[in-house]
Amino acid sequence: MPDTQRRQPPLANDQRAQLETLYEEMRPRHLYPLWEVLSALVTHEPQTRAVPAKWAYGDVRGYLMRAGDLISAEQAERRVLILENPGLPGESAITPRLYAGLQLVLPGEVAPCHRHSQSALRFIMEGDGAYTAVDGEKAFMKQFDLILTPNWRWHDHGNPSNNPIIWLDGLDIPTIRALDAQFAERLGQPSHPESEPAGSNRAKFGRGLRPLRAGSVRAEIPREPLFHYPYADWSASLEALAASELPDPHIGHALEFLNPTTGGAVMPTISAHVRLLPAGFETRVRRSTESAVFTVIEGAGDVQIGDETYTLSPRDMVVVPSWAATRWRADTKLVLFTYTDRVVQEKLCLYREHCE
Ligand code: GTQ
Repeated sequence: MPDTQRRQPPLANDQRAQLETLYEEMRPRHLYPLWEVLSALVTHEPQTRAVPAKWAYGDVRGYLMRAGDLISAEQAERRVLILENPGLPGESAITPRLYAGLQLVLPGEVAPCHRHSQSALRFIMEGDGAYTAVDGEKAFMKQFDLILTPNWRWHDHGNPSNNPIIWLDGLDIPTIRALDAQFAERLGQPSHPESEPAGSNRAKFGRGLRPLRAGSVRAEIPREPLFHYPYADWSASLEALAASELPDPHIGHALEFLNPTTGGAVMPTISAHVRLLPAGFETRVRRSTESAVFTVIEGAGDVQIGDETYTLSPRDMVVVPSWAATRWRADTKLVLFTYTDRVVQEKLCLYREHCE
């Protein structure tokens, strides 16, 4: 067994006093002794300030609709209620690397066009007929679709339907902040001029195909070419998977959303997948270094995250911090969507899991 206890020879009293004098003299020069903080810096296991938490959809929706009466999408630029982790007050973060919010666009509104170095995903929670336009190509939303706006792509959101539309925004805001690599621009007009007819993105990139050009001229293919992953497609695939295999004991049946040109995660900083737990299924306990935001698409059950247990109903949102022991239980068939920072950790050769 590795030795996880810190055992150091004790300090003598006069030694301690002389060290304190040294620290006092060094402090104005911005110097600090590592040995006083080493065990807090280099820990046996992940130590995160994030805590488990749950947001019931109905609660958040009530406040969001009130905000809808008080401020327009245009005034707000983005009318969003941030889901802030109780362990990270004031940081606009749901985990130390991920951001989550619920965005509302009312009938007739446009959230004006901008672009930024933060990558975003939208998971549609309620309503259909609104769109996100990515570089001028509209992706029309249906409930439980996944839509991406990868970094530095122009995007505006509009709602020509007659129902309010609400989606979960998942962004890498805290990751980009940690890297001090934020840039943003406004287009200066509400909507980007149309570049391609709605639906061409899925037709060109969503069917295991990609455009080719003859000779040495390469077709222009963006780094994240596909930005619309409809519910109708992923749910059919997930049902087919569930019918064809035994569930994984730790995560049930799961399908990851992929960037079709790399076969990797949907965006450089965010991984996303869906899960299906059959009725009566209970997972074994698992920990992973990724931090994750989950939302319930269908079904009922509960989840134990560390010392907390939360009952789950459709559209509830929960956050699982890094290394929190997690167990899921499905009373009825439970379908979940989740996004995490796993891809970042894998690129940095840091990702770990522990499955009991
Ligand atoms: O829709 O572009 O929740 O820029 C936060 C920042 C949404 C957006 C957010 C954003 C957006």
